[in-house]
Amino acid sequence: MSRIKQIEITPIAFRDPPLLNVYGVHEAWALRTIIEIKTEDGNYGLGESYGDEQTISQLRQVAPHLLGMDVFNVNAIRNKIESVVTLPDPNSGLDIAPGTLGATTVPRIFSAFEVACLDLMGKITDRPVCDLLGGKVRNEVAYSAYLFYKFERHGFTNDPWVDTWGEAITPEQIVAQAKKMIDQYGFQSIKLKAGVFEPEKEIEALEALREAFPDVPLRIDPNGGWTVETTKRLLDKFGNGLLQYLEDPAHGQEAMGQVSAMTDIPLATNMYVIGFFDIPKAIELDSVQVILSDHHYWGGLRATQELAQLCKTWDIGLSMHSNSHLGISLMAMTHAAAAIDNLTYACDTHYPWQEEEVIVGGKIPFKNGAVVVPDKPGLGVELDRDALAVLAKNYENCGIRARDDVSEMRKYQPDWKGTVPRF
Ligand code: GKR
Ligand code: MG
Repeated sequence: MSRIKQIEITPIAFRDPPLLNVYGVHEAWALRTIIEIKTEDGNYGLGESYGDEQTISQLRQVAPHLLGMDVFNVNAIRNKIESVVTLPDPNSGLDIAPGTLGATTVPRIFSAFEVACLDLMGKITDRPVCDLLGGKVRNEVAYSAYLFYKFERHGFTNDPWVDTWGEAITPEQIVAQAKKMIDQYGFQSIKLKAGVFEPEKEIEALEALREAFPDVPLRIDPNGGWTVETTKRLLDKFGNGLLQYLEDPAHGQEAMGQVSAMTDIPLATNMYVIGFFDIPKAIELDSVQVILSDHHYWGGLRATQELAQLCKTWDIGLSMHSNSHLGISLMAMTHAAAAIDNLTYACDTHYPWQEEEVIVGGKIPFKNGAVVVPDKPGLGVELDRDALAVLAKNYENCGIRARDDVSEMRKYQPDWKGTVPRF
């Protein structure tokens, strides 16, 4: 038995570029939490999760109840979390942040600890996490170039930092962004975050990407920003195999089901199937052909494998969604994806948008757009405690306590609503 002796929950903040989406614009700092579990036998395991106040307080509420528990018995840890965690008040207004819905509370909080326990199990047994998930079926996990419309710099911050990506508003600038990202990381699929401008303008960008990268699969994701009518109008333009899949075009499972009935283009979602509880309706409505899983709110790496099995049963494709994150999350995603044979699309990652790191050695390298699955014990990463202290200080000083793209955009455009669907 390997008992939990201590748990450290450290909120952090790192710089984030002014990336645009249907809700608004990213603030100058992105928040995460680093979870460190220490055992009585002197080992430590790492997890990374959301950094909003709700998640931090739930992690902190649960942590003391896990002391003394065996890191190998994650079923008991999950039951304990389920019995002690306070579910959010549905009227609190806190449920709007991605991944913080009441129904995802237990999976979201459990996931943060499960990943740290798996890291520990790997270190104790001297095996990589993917071995604990049944063994790797691939040596490298492919990620996609995740393109964003963006401002050149944040307009409302005292921080002199400016990212190196420049403005991306026009199709030409989007193509330049893709070139830079592909040159740097070797990605072999492209995803364009949409819902920012008139859809026709965004499709011009897609067409420009198709011309610049004729063999690279393309995806577009307006985050539910288009009505069913708008999507219907656009479907013809997506003909000729322009898209590998169309991600969350319309808002809600019913709307997605209506779009799905009109097209053979596979629809993907990370917004409307966010837990096992959403799957029956998705199957009933045939609203989605690709589920974009996210271990941070689906309930961890083993739950991602369970989802993969369900997807196989129902002939649904599987890939991975991402939010702004650092290397512990990237490694957790990589080990899970390495152990799932039907995870056949390149996964999403925001990783190129972040310059800072919390792990020893800094940024994780990509080779031809993929992360090599490490053979080291556990997740294969170590905590850089000096970097953690710097990022924790950022959190203290940055003043942001929950992501709020809508309010940030109102600074630029006071009448901004951030409502979905927009077009
Ligand atoms: O970072 O702006 C963003 C994304 O829009 C993110 O919040 C989404 O959760 O990447 C995500 C997505 O695929 O919808
Ligand atoms: Mg999405």
